[in-house]
Amino acid sequence: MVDALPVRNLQAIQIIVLMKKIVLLLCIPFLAFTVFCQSRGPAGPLPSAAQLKWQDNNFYLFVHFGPNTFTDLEWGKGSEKEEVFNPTALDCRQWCRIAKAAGAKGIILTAKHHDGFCLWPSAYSKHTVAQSSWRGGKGDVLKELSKACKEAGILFGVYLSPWDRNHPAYGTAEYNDVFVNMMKEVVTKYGPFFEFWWDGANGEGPNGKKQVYDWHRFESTMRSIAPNTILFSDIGPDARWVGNEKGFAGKTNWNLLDTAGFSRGAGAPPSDTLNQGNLNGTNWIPAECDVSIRPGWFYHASEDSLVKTPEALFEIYLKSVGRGANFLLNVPANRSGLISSYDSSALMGFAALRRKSFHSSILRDAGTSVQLNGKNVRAELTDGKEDSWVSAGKDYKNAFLDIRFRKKTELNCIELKEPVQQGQRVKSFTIELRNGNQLLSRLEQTTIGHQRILTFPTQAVTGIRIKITDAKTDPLISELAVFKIDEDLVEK
Ligand code: FUL
Repeated sequence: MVDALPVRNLQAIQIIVLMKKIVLLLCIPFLAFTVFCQSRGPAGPLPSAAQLKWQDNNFYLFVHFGPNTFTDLEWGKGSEKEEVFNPTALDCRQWCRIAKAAGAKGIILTAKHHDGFCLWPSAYSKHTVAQSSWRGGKGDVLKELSKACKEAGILFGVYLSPWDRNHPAYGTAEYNDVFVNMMKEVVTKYGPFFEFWWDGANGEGPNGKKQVYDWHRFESTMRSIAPNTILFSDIGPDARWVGNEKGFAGKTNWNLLDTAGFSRGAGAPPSDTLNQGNLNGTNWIPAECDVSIRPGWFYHASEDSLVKTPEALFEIYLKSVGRGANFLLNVPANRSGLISSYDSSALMGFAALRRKSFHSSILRDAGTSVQLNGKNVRAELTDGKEDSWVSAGKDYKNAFLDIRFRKKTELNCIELKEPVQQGQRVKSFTIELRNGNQLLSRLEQTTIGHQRILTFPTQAVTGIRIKITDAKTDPLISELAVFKIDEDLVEK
């Protein structure tokens, strides 16, 4: 039998009921808006909250640094003496200042490359900064960089190569324990990391044996100790390699990937699959484009004259971020422990090109109209918010997104975004550039994804018509922007 409720409890229940009513009333406008925007539910695999955040922070730096910096090698042998590592003026704050000024959202450091040298004093290796004479064996690059990133308000990530050409246990089951312990050590001492980079390379160690990596254990370790860190490898689980080291994603780029039957390294999917993803892939694993600002990943004085120009970096930006992928640009530190002025001035030039090109969309001009089937949608599409999208509906093949300018307007760049938190839906679309009723040109395109930036030879137009020609389900667009960039920067 249920006892009668005491009066105090009754009052509490009444208050709770009243509060629920208030919350419901407050939510009605929001719910109505969401229902209006979201004519149908999400489509297919969806990104996690951490992946969504990571896709928004779509440009960051890679810093390759270690014994190779001093030996002029790209792949150290592992037998280098620890004394080799001796930066004369290491200053991670300088790296962060440059990254920030370049508009990069974070830095990923090669904490351990294939030569096995640890840039932190690891308890699980005898080949580390602690055995070097740098700062009397008291130096710690990870500590310094994690502090500098925090101070600068940028993200910090690490690259940890499982391939280790120095560790005596490499090639035996015990090495998997070493690698797991190292991951735990760096996460605990220097985390949280926004991204953790696993290189798939798997060569011989000092005893001539190759390691059988326990990927399952590596992954579950990281998931349990760092659930919000993006795990990168050839096949994710959170971010995938783009299939080349040029920094180019496919023009068609699905955030989806089938990983069953594939592994990291030699067993990875073919590079064009990594480059384009799988249309009906079962996992949300977006691409990251890694590329070096120089021919090599590590600093070599002989490559000072070969640093990519701001224009070349801009082209990579269009082919990575502009194709819905993330851009990881390697800028190695030199023997002083600094980013050299060749690289930093190229980065500043690159940042200036992005600012100049994208600082103001022509659609922000109040005289421009943006209509979806006759309904004004300029506000939703130009507010910079991913959660205010418009739907072209089930009958999208008969829908038009029409842009009309007050007067003839020169343009050569259009940017579109899908609200990918609702899945990636658009399979193909066309853009018609028009002068009155006259069709000047038609651009046939495939995916949009997180961001699609299209460039084309300048045209003077009075209007643009965008049609979604194929989609998985009712297509959604969250942002639209139009620019006139320097003609030289238009994708060749
Ligand atoms: C590759 C490595 O072998 C290169 O040295 C470099 O670190 C690059 C980012 O990944 O797999």
